Amino acid sequence: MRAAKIAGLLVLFSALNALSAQQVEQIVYVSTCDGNENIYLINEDGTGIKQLTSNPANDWSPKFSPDGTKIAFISDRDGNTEIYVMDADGSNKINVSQSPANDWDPRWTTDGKIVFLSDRNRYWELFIVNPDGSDLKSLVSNWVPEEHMCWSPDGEKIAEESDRTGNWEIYVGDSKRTKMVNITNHPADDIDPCWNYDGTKIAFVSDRDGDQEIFVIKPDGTGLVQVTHNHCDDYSPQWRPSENKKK
Ligand SMILES: [Ca+2]
Ligand SMILES: [Ca+2]
Ligand SMILES: [Ca+2]
Ligand SMILES: [Ca+2]
Repeated sequence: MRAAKIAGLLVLFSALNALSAQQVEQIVYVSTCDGNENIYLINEDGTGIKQLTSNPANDWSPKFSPDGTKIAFISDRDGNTEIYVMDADGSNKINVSQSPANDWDPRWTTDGKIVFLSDRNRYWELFIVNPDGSDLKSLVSNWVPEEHMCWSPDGEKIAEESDRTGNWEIYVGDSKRTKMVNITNHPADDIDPCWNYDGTKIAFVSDRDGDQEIFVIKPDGTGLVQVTHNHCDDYSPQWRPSENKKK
């Protein structure tokens, strides 16, 4: 009896493990479907699409915080470019740069602050700010947090776009760029690769159906999934980090 109960529990545990292993990941990206740039969140299988900005101005360059709860982005909704931060469901949008000057290129530090470029003092300089807009100060340093884009989480592989064969393809290889393998092999333009946080998948952009769409593919070139399906451009994919899938 006791052995049967333990066996039952083991079955339950392995079922739960399988569920968490198959957890659907999310991708944030930019789409022009509304006639201007807006930010969307979508499941990697193309379900659960959610529009996070609906402003008539342009909203672009979405960057997830390291804990996956917030998104920094650029918007020109007040007439000049600003850095905004919103919750991952699109609520609580805060202008954290607050300057009539140009504010660009938000990146998260590992401890959850935002570094960005601004020309508010005539020259381009780095600033750092909390995600609630507090404690904004210039960063007297050339240090810029590395962007999570092409490198696999273990740092041993790279994914890059190249038109070396006459059309744009995604190539995957080791960090020394030897043995780069074409994983897309399609006559359309395949660009903008972004690795997920456990290194098992790469999101990229392709215009193979006539306009730009988000696709997901495994690093060995198998398992291709078309994530977006529409007649406008979709680009700048970035995976949502989660507690169990952080670097
Ligand atoms: Ca917009
Ligand atoms: Ca500004
Ligand atoms: Ca191609
Ligand atoms: Ca599209």
